Amino acid sequence: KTDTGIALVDLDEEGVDRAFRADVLKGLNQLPKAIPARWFYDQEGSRLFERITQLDEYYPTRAETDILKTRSNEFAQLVGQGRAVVEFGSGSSVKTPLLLEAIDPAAYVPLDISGDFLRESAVALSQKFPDLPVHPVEADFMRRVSLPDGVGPLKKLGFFPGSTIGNMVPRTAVDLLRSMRATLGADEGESPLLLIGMDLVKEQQKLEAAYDDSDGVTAAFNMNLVTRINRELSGTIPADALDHRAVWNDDLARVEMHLVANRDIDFTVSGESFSMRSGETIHTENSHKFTPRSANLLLLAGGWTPIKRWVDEDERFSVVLARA
Ligand code: AVJ
Repeated sequence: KTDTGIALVDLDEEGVDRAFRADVLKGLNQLPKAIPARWFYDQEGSRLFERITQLDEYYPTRAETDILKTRSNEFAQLVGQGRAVVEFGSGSSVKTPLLLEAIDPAAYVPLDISGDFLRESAVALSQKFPDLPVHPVEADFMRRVSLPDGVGPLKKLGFFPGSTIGNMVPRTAVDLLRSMRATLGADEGESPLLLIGMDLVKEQQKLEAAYDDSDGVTAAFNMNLVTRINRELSGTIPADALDHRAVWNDDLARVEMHLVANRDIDFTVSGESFSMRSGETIHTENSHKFTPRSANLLLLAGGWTPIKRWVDEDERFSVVLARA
C-alpha cells in the first residue's frame, strides 16, 4: 500500500548525496555565501525542528493548529465532502489529522521527496483513519506531479501548512504555486482548492525571538547543518568559529538565519578550500512573513484566487483558502 517506487536521492560511488554536495559547494563559492534551507532536515535536523515547534517563542505551529482546530466547521462548509486532499509535504502528526477530521475526504495523497518520511506518516494516518484510502507519492512537488489513477477523477484540495511557502523567495514561491495548480489539475474540469498557511508580519522582537530562542534549540538546528556538511561531505569547518544569528530584514519582510564567523577561518569541503573573514556569514534560511495584502498578491501571482482567510486570536498566523 505504501510502495512508492524508486528513490529520488542520487548517491555517488561513495554514498554521497550529489545534490547536497553540489548545493553546498556552489553556495560556499558565492558571495555572500548561502546554502538552501532544505538541507537542514536530516534525521537530527528533523528532530530539532520538532523541538522548535514546542518552544514558547516559536508561535507558528501553535497558532496554525489553533486555527485548524477552531475553524473545522467553516472548512467543511466551504470545501464540501468527497475531495481528495493532496498534501505538499509528508504530513505532520498534528495538523493533517485535524484537517482530515474536519472535511472527511475521499482520499489522502501526501507528496514528499523523502520516501522515509512519507512511509512513516502514511502508516500513522492509516491507523487513525482506517477507511481512508491513502496514496503516498514520492516526488519533488516543486514540479508538476502526476497523481495516482484512482485520485484523478476526484475534486482536489491542496494542503500546504506551516508557512513553508515563506522559505521561498517570491519567484520560487510563484513557480511552486503554479506547479501546484498543474498538479491539482486546474485546467481539467472542477476547479481545485488550496488551503495554505502563511505567517504574518509582526513586531521585530517577536519575530527574531521565534528564530533565536532562549534554550538555543534554533541555534542547534542551524549549527546542525555544519555538522552534516562535516560528516557527509568530509568537511573541516570549525563549528566553534560559527555563531547562530537570526535577523529581521524589513525591506524584504523576512527573518533570515545566518552562521556568522567569529574569527578568520580556512576549511575544506569535499576537497575544495574555502575561507571566511571574521564577521562573514553563510545565509542558511529565509522565512518570509506576510500581510493580508502581500499574501493575496503572492497567491494571485501564482494563479490562485483567495476566497477566505482565518487568523488565530492573537493575529500571528493566517490560513488562506484559495481557488484555481
Ligand atoms: C516551518 C519550515 C517554515 O521558517 O518557520 C523554524 C523552519 N526555521 N525555525 C520556519 C524554521 C527555524 C520553519 N518552517
